[in-house]
Amino acid sequence: MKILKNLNKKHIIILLILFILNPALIYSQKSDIWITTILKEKFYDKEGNPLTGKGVVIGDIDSGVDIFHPMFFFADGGEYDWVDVNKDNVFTPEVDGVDFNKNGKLDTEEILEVLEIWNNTYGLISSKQGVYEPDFDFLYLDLNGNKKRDFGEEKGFTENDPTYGEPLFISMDVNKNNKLDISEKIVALKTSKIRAIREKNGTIRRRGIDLIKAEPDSIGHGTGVCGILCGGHYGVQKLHGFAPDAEIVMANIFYDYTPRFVRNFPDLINFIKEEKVNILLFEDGEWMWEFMDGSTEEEELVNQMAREGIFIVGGAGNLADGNMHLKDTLSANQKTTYKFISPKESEGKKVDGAFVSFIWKGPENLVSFWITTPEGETSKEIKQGAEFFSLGNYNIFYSRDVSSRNTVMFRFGFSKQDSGAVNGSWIITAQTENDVVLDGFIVDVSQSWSGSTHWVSDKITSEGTVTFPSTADSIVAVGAYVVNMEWPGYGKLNNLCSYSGIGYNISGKMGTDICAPGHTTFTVEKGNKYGIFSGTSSAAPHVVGTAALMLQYERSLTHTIIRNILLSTAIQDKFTGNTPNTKWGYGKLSPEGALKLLISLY
Ligand SMILES: [Ca+2]
Ligand SMILES: [Ca+2]
Ligand SMILES: [Ca+2]
Ligand SMILES: [Ca+2]
Repeated sequence: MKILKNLNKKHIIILLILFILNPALIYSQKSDIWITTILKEKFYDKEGNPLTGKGVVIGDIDSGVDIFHPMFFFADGGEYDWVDVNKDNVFTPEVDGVDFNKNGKLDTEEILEVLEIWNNTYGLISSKQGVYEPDFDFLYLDLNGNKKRDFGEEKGFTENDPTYGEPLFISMDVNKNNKLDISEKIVALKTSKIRAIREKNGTIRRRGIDLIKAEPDSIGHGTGVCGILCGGHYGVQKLHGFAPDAEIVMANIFYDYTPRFVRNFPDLINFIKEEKVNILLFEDGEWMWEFMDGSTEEEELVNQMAREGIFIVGGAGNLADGNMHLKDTLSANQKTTYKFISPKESEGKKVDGAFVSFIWKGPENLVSFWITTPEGETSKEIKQGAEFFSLGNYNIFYSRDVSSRNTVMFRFGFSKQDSGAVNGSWIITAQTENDVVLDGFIVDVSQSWSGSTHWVSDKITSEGTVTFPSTADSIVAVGAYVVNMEWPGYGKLNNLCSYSGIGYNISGKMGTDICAPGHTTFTVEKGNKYGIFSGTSSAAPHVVGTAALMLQYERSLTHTIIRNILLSTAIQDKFTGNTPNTKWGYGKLSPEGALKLLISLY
C-alpha cells in the first residue's frame, strides 16, 4: 500500500537536523555526489547512436505524472540560433532572443526568459539561484508578457501546442562551460514523453488527442519515478534519467480506504498490456489481506506478460523496519498472545481502522483466535468462516481464506463505533492443534510504511517482508541501498536501507532479486523542481532504466534474458557479502556491467 515511499515527516526532520549540524551542505555540492541515473561510461547501439532508451515504452503503475514538467518533453522542436541583441557576445536573459517564427526579425514575444528550476536537493546538487545554467534551467518565450511560463488548457493552450505551453528550449552547451555561448544553439522542446495515462476513474488520455487534460500527479511520486526513467536530455542536464528517449504509459493508482488498498490492479495491468509496452513497473507495495505467495489474479497476469517477453519489475517494498511483520512458531495446544498498538492519528488521518492478517501454510492447520480490545473485553473463539460482529464499543471483521497454493489467510479488520479511533493496546491470542509457522502483518488506514499501528512483540522480524505484487513468480523485485548521504536510522552508506524488504516469501521464493541505489537519490519533482527521492520506489526504476537501454540495443530481449543478464552482472562487495542471499538477492545493480555483457553476447 502506498506508494513505495518518499520523504515523510521523519525524513524532513532528519534533514533539518543534518543541515543544522552541517550547514556547509547547503552551500556546495559534495564532490563525491553520485548521480545514479547517469552511467559512468558511454554505450552505443549497433548503428552507433548513444543508448538513450529510444523506441522503448515503459508502463508504470503509479500516482500519475506531472506532464507539464519541462523534463518530460523531447527535444524535437527544431534547432535555433539565438540572437545576441545587446552584442556582448554572451547570452543575456530577458534581452537576447530567438527568431522562433522565422520571419527574419526579432518580435517582442521572442525575447528569451529563464525558467529557473527550483533546487530541492538541499544543496547536495549545486546550482546558482538567479543565474542561467544550461545544465539545470530552461529557456522560454513569455508570449503573454506576464514574466512567468504559462501552460495548460486554462492558459489557453491545446494538445497541438508544443510543450502544452509557452515555448521551451534547452541549450547545447558544446564546450561545457555551463554558459550559452555565441556559437552554441538552442533546441526547442515539443513532444511529450508520456504516451498515455489511464486516470484513476478509468478515463484514458492520449498524447496527440487529449493528454493535456490528464489529471495531475497529486502525490508527486510517479513524477519522481518518471524522472529516474526518462527525465531530461542526454548530455544536457546534470540530473537526467537513465533513458531520456524512452516513452511512458502511466496507470494512475486510486487508493481505497480498506485493503486491498488498490482494488483495480487487473484493470491497470491490462491497460498497460494493451498499450504494448516493453517493460512494466509496479510502484505500489501491499501486505495487508494478501496471501503473499504469488497466487493472485494480478500476479498470474504479470507472469503471463513475462512469458510474452515483457520485462516486469517491482520494488521490494519498504516494510522491513516498520514493526508491522512478525513470524512465530505456534506450539501445539499452547496459547500465544500478540499485542499491537494503534495511535489516534497518523499522517494527518484519524486512525479509525486497523487491519491484521495472519498467513500460514496448510489448510489442514486450524488456528483459533481471541481478540481483546483496548477496553479489555475478549471475544469468543474465532476459527473458521467469516463474520462481522461487535465487541463492546468496537466492530470486528474476520475471514479465513485459502489460496490456490495452500496458503491460509486469516484476515481481521478493527474499527470503533461512531467512527472513533481504534487507538490503544489490542491483544490477539492464538492457539493451534499442530505446530504452525505464522506470519502476522499489520497496518491501519494511514497505509503508512513507518508502522503507525504496529506490533509490540519479540517476534517482530524483517524476514519475509517483500511486499505484493513483488511476490509474483515472474517479477524482478528490487531492494534499495544507501548512497550519497547517510540518514540516521535508514542504514549506513553503501549498505542496504533498513526498510528494504528481505527474506523468503511464504512460498519459499527468495524475495529480493537485486538491489539498486534508493537512498539518497535525485530526480524530477512536480512543479519545475529537482529533488531527493528515496525508497525501493527509487531503486526499482534504476533497474527499469537499465533494461530500457538494453532493449534499445537488442529488441528481441525477453523478461528472462534481461533478468539473467542483470542478475549475473550484479556486484558483490563487502556490504552484500556472498550472493545470492536473502537480503541483496544477487547483489548491486551494475548498469555498465549488464550493458557490456549484453554487447558481448549480441
Ligand atoms: Ca547578449
Ligand atoms: Ca520573429
Ligand atoms: Ca507567460
Ligand atoms: Ca557553452
